[in-house]
Amino acid sequence: PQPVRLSDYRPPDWLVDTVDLDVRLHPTATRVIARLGLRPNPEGREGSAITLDGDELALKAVTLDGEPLAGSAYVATSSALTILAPPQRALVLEIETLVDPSANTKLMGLYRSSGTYCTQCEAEGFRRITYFPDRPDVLAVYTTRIEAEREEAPVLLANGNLVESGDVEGTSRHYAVWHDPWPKPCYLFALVGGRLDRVSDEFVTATGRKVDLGVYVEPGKAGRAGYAMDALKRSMRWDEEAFGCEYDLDVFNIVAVADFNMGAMENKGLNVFNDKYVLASPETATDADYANIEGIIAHEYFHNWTGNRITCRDWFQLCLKEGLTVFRDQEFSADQRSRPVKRIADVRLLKSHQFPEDAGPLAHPVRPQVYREINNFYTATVYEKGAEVVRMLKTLLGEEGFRAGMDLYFDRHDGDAATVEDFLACFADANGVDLTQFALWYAQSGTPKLAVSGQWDEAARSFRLDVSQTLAPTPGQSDKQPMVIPLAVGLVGPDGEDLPLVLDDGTNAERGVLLITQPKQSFVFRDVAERPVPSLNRGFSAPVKLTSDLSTAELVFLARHDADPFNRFDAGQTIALAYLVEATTAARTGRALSPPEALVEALGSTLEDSALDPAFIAQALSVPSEGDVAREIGTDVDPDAIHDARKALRQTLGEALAPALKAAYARHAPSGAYSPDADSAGRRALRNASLDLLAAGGSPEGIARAVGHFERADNMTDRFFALSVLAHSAPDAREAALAAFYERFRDDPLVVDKWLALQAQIAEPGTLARVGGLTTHAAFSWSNPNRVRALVGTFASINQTQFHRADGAGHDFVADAVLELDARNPQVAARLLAAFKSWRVLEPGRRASAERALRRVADRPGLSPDVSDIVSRSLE
Ligand code: B3K
Ligand code: ZN
Repeated sequence: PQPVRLSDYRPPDWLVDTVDLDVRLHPTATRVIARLGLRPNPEGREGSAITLDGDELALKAVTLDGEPLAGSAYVATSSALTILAPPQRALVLEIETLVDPSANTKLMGLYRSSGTYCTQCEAEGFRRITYFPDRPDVLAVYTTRIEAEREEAPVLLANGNLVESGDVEGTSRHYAVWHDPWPKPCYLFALVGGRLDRVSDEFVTATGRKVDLGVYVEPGKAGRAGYAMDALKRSMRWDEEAFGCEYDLDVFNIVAVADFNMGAMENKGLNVFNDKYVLASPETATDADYANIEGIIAHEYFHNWTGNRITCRDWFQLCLKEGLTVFRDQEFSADQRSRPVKRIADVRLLKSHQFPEDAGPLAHPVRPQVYREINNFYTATVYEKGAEVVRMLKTLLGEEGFRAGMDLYFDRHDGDAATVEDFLACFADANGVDLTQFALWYAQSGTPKLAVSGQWDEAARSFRLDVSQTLAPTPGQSDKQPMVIPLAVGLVGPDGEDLPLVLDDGTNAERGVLLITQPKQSFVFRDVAERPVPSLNRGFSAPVKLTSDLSTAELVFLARHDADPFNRFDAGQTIALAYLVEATTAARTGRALSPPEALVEALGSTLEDSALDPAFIAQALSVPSEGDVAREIGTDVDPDAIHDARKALRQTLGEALAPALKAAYARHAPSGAYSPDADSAGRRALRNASLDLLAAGGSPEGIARAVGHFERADNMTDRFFALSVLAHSAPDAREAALAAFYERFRDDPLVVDKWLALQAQIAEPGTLARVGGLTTHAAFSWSNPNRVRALVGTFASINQTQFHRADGAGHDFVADAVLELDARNPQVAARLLAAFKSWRVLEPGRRASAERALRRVADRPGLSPDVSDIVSRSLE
């Protein structure tokens, strides 16, 4: 396909005001009659044809204002319907198409999941249901009539409010009519038909509107939908309180389906979810699952304002709804749980997913300028870095200035299909500031590097920070301009207390934030009587890679005393990462290495600090991942050496900290029944982190503790954590535990996914054969995205040593899987292929094998646009 460019944007020639759909559900031949109220767009080109998108559609009939169209008046292919020389006035086009939901393996458009009819339209799936101007700047009011066999689909749902339902007389069929009064783009359309159980509740909005809430799940699973419903109600309340956003329909429904390409979808009034992010019970879901459900339920709900009421003008503006909505769900979770721990988790995710994307061949700006397949741009950069950019706005403008900008945005753009410029203008106007340079965050890709050094002048009682920023070239961007970087800092005195931040000119340190706008800048603080330790980029105020001249001793000091919890955590991670890099070199060169004394010291005091939140301590105890170390090394990466270094470090920590870890394990034993709340989850996290380190060396005592933990567990968090400890650290106990786990949960696909994913992560040469074998296991299916992601996706994205096997067999396996999947589900295939994104940093042998595997994919004739786009950019 031809590249689509932001610079080529033109308003639509025709607008659609109303869409009346009549959908007659049938397993293989669903009939869709779409009546479109069209009119020429005064801002479009005069006299133009009506061009409607289609994808794998069979056209049955088309009429204009009730009259059948002559064959010469239109051109229909499976991918477009063009009405030639239409009258240039408001008109009604009625189009009848036939689609086969059972044959729809791409899971875009109308498809079936375990017999349930459902839809997925974002980004370009509506064109697989009917011919339509499938672009987000065409907003219409939808009325949807759905008809189906009552037996097959007793539940019929669509967007908006239910206006009518009943039997189709003299038949076994019934129908429902839904009306959505809010104009929306077609990517927010949804319908569902099936045999589903419903969990019901009610929410009364701030102004007293009563909203019926429904969560629909597969029959028999209603008992697992309670947490999702609770999270929904908390989200609705929070959005009113935090942003003044109130819900705007009489109904809000969520449907959980087992086959879904991503996490969930924010269709107006009818969110459709991957059931992984709805279903939870203490026996089947971990604390992390509960936290994900809470976050994703909130995210989709928050889209009602940021995405639905204000949508995107075109797909280049995707971050306008996604980055902003991620920021909103992060803030919600921070308010519901521990703010520092949530921030640590979010930054870990950013660094592990977005930083490598920004550093490799798939790097793109938060707002891309060109795409060949838009589905490949639902990325960590658009979502997570997009959220960081919004967070920086808040850091720059302060709480009130930020809220004023958001209020203006809702006020000014409600009902619009907006752009990033529109969004920024609201913050600029509400605060009287110029955000021109700030806008570079949307345009320049790559992670800025910030080098900071400090100089204390005893005689002048001053402290100077020298800051320089650089941004390396990225694909398509060779020259970069300096960015605006809000750098939150503190100066920590010898007693561990923050010193007042007084700049020599009395400016610029508002709320502890230094404004970096130049390639090089210096800041001098006055009245600094004693040598301070600077705490830099507090709360990770900017998504940059920061290096400093802090000594290991100073980092240990920050890990003990920094008033900023994020930097307290980060100081320990920086020490660990530096040690792991050194240990990796040592492992490759056979050099001896000194023990990690500073890290033991830092973690030891963290473990012993009873004032700290257990969830925080658990985060501090988890050493950087193999991927983190690979990224830090950056070139000539040998994953085996990294693995060995990390394994040795974990063993050393487990031994050196054993008394404190045993005490933490004992102190955080459960009291009472399982509850998913943040405090209880935090206690489990620390207990399990202790269990993990104590078993890391494979000592009989550590393993015995893990076996006991596994056998006594009364919830999935503990049971699965113990199972992973055994899988990674106890080859002898592993198989029995895995078998017992499978026997217990074999009928529960979401739990079986955990079992598949765990086996895919084992860092041993036998894993590739094991994963290959599991692809033929009864529990596995290539057609269910959750199964594929759990087994093959985990192998490729987490298992650094086995995916990057020196013999290239891991690369070949994943390439074969991509090719196998591509014919069935291109989106899932392309996502899997993106696991190769850091291939260029590997040592020459592995780099060559990755390149061979990528070339083999590239050479396959008939690739989908999705896979062909990823593979060609990966090789560029
Ligand atoms: N907006 C959807 C993602 C759609 C992905 C299409 N390939 C879910 C979300 O971000 O909320
Ligand atoms: Zn979203």
